[in-house]
Amino acid sequence: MLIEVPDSHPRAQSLHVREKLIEGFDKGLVAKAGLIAHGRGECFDYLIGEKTQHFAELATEAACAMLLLAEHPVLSLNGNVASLCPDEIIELSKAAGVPLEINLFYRTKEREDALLKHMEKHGAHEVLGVGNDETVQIEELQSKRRIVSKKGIYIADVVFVPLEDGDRTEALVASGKKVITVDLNPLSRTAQKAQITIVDNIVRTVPLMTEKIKEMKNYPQKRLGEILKNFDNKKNLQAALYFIMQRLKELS
Ligand code: PTJ
Repeated sequence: MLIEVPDSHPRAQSLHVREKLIEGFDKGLVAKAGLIAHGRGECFDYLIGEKTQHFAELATEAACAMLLLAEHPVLSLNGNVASLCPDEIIELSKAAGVPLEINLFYRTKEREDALLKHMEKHGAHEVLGVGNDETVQIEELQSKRRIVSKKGIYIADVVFVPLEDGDRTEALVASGKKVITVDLNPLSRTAQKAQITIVDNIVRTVPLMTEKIKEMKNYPQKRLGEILKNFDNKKNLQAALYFIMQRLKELS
């Protein structure tokens, strides 16, 4: 912790999360642009009331159904996610039986090593995409995100890519993969292009996903298929925007 945030502070929770990210930046886990991305996220979190709203719950349930029905699902991690919720994403990976892969936009050897060490310290047994794991390049992508694990994103049919940039989402969708994202900004290119967009804060989404996965694991495939079939990402994004609009109307 860089500063002591008293629990009585009216914005204590948000400040704790911010401190985690700053700590992650100081340890070389978070990219400079990750700090900017976080600020943008905080702003949208204000707009949705800093709570998991109904549209996020619906998308979370659909995301869990998609992960449970997938043949080769993978959870992609960037610097922000690894800093904000390392324990929680490891728990989700274990509960769902889905591997973790580090995939970076601002990829450097130093960040790869720091993130691998960080995740191992938090109890991850295997982290794809870095270290000794064999990687290949996806041709559709120009950025360093094209470097992916042969056992992970390369063969995946479903990729969970929270806090993502639009290019990769488009490239992954174009290459026939299904993309689940978490993005507080319902207007971002990623939010618009993904098959499932959870408009919520990653720190709330991941524990909720674990809870739902544990429950939904026992559902028959038919029921999971129906949850997916009944989910409409466009409609759900409209619901998020409508919620923000109504909230602003009420507050103003
Ligand atoms: O670690 P790297 O090198 O892979 O880089 C990661 C960043 C985040 C810098 C990179 O993916 C990036 O540039 O992303 P963008 O294009 O800034 O998009 C990030 C999106 O995540 C934005 O739409 C933010 O509103 C959103 N966001 C930020 N913080 C959160 C969030 N969404 C959910 N929860 C958050 N805590």
